[in-house]
Amino acid sequence: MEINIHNAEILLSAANKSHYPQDELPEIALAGRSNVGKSSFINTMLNRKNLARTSGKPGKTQLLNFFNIDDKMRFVDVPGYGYARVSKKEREKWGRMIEEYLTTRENLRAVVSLVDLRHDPSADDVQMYEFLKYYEIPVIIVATKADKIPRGKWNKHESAIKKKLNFDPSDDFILFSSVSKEGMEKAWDAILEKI
Ligand SMILES: Nc1nc2c(ncn2[C@@H]2O[C@H](COP(=O)(O)OP(=O)(O)O)[C@@H](O)[C@H]2O)c(=O)[nH]1
Ligand SMILES: [Mg+2]
Repeated sequence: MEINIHNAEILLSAANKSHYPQDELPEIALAGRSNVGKSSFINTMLNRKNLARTSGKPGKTQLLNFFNIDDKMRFVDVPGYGYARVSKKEREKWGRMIEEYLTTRENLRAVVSLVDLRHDPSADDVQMYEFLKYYEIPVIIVATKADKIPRGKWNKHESAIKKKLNFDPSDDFILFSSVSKEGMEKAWDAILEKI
């Protein structure tokens, strides 16, 4: 499929099913902890500086944000999990919103699950991966901020993450940096393969 990535825009934000776009375009969802680099990933992939707002303040995005890419596919930015300062009630509401989207959305083709290459995956990262495997939702692991780790240590960090996640070797694992654009081509290849 030919996709003009420069023809991208934010389409809408939704809190539940009734607000999702009503068509059959394939969707790729982005999931990960607040601050892991989801918005930066979207901006990098779409060659934009500030389409998906990057913010130093984690946990600000509370809705599913749908990005239209050339009227052919969408990115869906899922609010970041693991933000300690939201109440239990808000976390539950968040959980139901994500779960509804991930388990019932027919447009969903794969989830790009972002983890920070520098650190062991958090309990939430592990839970998200287990959830996706359980529901047999195709997953692409993207390890962000690779520019912050010397190249010679990438393997060691990758292995540690895979071990902690109980990573299925049939899934994609991509080292990524929104600073150097490392992994951008591979990420696009993996995404286009799923849609
Ligand atoms: N060095 C570096 N910083 C990054 C990278 N990706 C994101 N960041 C920074 O990490 C912070 C959080 O990024 P953001 O994209 O807003 O994360 P989000 O909360 O997951 O959407 C920002 O200060 C970004 O500039 C990366 O690949 N390399
Ligand atoms: Mg964000």
